Amino acid sequence: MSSDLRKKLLEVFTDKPDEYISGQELADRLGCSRTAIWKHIEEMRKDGFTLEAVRKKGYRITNSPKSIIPDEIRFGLKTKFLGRNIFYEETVDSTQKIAQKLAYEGAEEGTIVLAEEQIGGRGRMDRSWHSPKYKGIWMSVLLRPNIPIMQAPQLTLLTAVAVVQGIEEVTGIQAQIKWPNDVLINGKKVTGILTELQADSDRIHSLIIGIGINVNQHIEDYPEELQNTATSLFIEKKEDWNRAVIIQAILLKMEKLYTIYLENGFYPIKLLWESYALTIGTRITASTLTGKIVGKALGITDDGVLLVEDEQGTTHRIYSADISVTS
Ligand code: BT5
Repeated sequence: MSSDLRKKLLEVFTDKPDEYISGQELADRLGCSRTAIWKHIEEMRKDGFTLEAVRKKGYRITNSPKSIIPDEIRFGLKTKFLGRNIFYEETVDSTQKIAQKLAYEGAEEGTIVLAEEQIGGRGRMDRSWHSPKYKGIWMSVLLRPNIPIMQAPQLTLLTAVAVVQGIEEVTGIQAQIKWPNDVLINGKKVTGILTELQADSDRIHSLIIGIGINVNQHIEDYPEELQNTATSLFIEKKEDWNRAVIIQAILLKMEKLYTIYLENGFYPIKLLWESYALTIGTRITASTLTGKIVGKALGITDDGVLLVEDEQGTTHRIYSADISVTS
């Protein structure tokens, strides 16, 4: 089915979510025959939608597919450029790798890569990221900001704010941010962000922001070693969530923040970030590549660098580390 027809069909159903819509009305609205409608409905069923058909009443969608259908995201997406170009595959090694390749080939800013499952999902420093099929949002976003390389980490922080806001809007859950790239609910990780870049000596060509969000996992879906530290939106609210809706919300928040960022710089984003930050003002241990620093997290600089004051009163600037809260 052409994506245009699918979009229109979904639009009609979404206008009247609980009602039956007759084959004739669908045919009229789409400007095609009832036989054509019947064929489209069959194709939607093959894609995983559950459609009820009742004689003399018509059709009704009772369940969206367990897969994320890119059309489902496109339809109702309110962004101008973010997520307008969607690259979707069921199973991938890592969405980051695909996005890197697309970026290299010149893909437009705002392109996103989505997968149902990652076999080789990655975190920072090549750690693995658990990405089971149909359960989460495994997404890479391509941006091309005209900013110095040093400022790239700000986009990680911006993305964390967008994720927190998107999650809150859709689920009502208030998540928090742990510097630099974790989003937590009740102290457990619901989202990890990985920002990679393609650049020459002074200019960024592209930023690939990988976002992994645990959505519908049950606790037993996690390997044992993650069961105490990871959570999902299902675990927190005992509800299954439509991932397409969450993706739409996050993309819209992200586009708004990104636009503010490009126009006004990092400061407004920093204020928002701080309002969601978990670690500021608390005693933390920062494990960096060169050693551990224990002290009080004072805040972040305008560049997104974490400031930690140790016991001797010396302030350290932390560019990259794993943070744990020390009591
Ligand atoms: C991150 O790294 O948190 C960044 C994760 C980014 C994942 C996205 S998914 C889409 C895109 N494609 C990719 O291949 N990656 C990105 P880091 O801070 O290094 O945390 C990694 C650690 O989190 C692991 O060592 C585990 O301890 C833990 N972990 C792994 N999978 C997890 C999950 N699903 N939920 C919570 N924690 C997890």
